[in-house]
Order: sequence, then C-alpha cells, then structure tokens
Amino acid sequence: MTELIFATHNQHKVSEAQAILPASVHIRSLHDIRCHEEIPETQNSLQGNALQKAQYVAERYHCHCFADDTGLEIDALDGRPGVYSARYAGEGCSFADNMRKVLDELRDVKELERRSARFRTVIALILEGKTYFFEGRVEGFITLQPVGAEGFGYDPVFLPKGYTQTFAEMDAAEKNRISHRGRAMAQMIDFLRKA
Ligand code: ITT
Repeated sequence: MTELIFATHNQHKVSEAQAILPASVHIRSLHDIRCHEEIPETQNSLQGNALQKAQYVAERYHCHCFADDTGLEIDALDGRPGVYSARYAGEGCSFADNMRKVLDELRDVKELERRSARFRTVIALILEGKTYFFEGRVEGFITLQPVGAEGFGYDPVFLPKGYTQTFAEMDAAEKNRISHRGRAMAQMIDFLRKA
C-alpha cells in the first residue's frame, strides 16, 4: 500500500483523486496532516508550480506526495488564462468572477469553433526523493454562458470536444474518465502499479 499526500487545498481535487485511485493507493489531504498554511505557487509554468507545491510539502512533512497544477488555455486569448487560471479576475476572486472575465473577453467571438480551448494538468510526484511528471489534457470549447452545477472552477463553461454536455453537467465519474486531471492521474496510477 502506498500512502500519498495530495498537496492541494482544493477539496474538489481531493475528491476527484479519491474516486480515481485504486484501493492500493491511500491518499491523504493537507487537511488530514494539519497543513493549513498557504503553499507558494510563484512559477510561470504548470510544471514549475506543480513541482513547487509538491516539494514544499515533501520537504516539510517528509512524505511521498504529489501536486497538480492546471490551466485553461483559450486559443482566441493567446492561451490565457493558462498558468494564471486560479486568480484570473484578481486576488480573492471567485470561480464565477473568473468565468465572467473569460466570457467577457470572448464576447466578440461568437462561433463555437473559434472558442477552442483545452485544460492541461501537470502532476509532480515525489516518491523516495525522486521526482516524476505526468501530463493530461482535454480539448474543447468555451460555451456562450455557464451551464451546469457540478464540478468546480471553469467546468460550467467548458464543453469537451465530441460531447453535448459541459463538465459541470457531467457526474464526477464521467468527468474523471475524460478530463485533464483524470488522464494525468491515470498515468500516475499506471506508473505506481509498475514501481
Ligand atoms: P491548489 O493550487 O491548492 O491545488 P487551485 O484551485 O489553486 O488549488 P490550480 O492552481 O491547479 O488549483 O488550478 C487553477 C484554477 O484552474 C483553479 O482555481 C480552477 O479555477 C481551474 N481548474 C483547475 N482544475 C479544474 C477543473 O478540473 N475544472 C475546472 N476548472 C479547473
């Protein structure tokens, strides 16, 4: 049995990960290890931030751990919000504020095909002092308005390519099956099985 800390304060991510990981991998959250401090995330790439978060926790809590950093890359906005997805509308903003800003910036781009975007996740895993990276992505489009109440973040405005429902209209299992984080996690699980 491998015990892994998921270095995130985002409880939605922990729930998604718990639903994916096999029983042989026991996952604990920062809440479980009473780590309540803010974890620095100051790099300018998803890989850099994932590594920074995982290292911060691994060094202080002497544990096997992983962190992910995720960005929504919108082609018509030259890849924004990208690595700045969490605080796109400013410090202390809500998920709704971020979606509003994205929809506002896309107001002149009416056709769905021109609203193409992708979620990209990079996971950094620190296991026995070594670092491993896993990446997952999902292509899709930004809808004209938010639809659905499941999930979190930009899920209500993200329509995965080939589907008729946004991530926020899907249940957790369906999102996990095709999502950026689900795909990156599947690679990590595969690696852990062989390790
Ligand atoms: P941690 O850094 O504590 O893990 P976070 O919420 O800041 O939590 P990220 O930096 O990885 O996580 O993510 C940046 C933002 O991207 C996040 O705040 C959401 O708005 C959005 N996001 C991440 N994963 C998402 C998902 O699966 N669906 C929708 N939006 C997502």
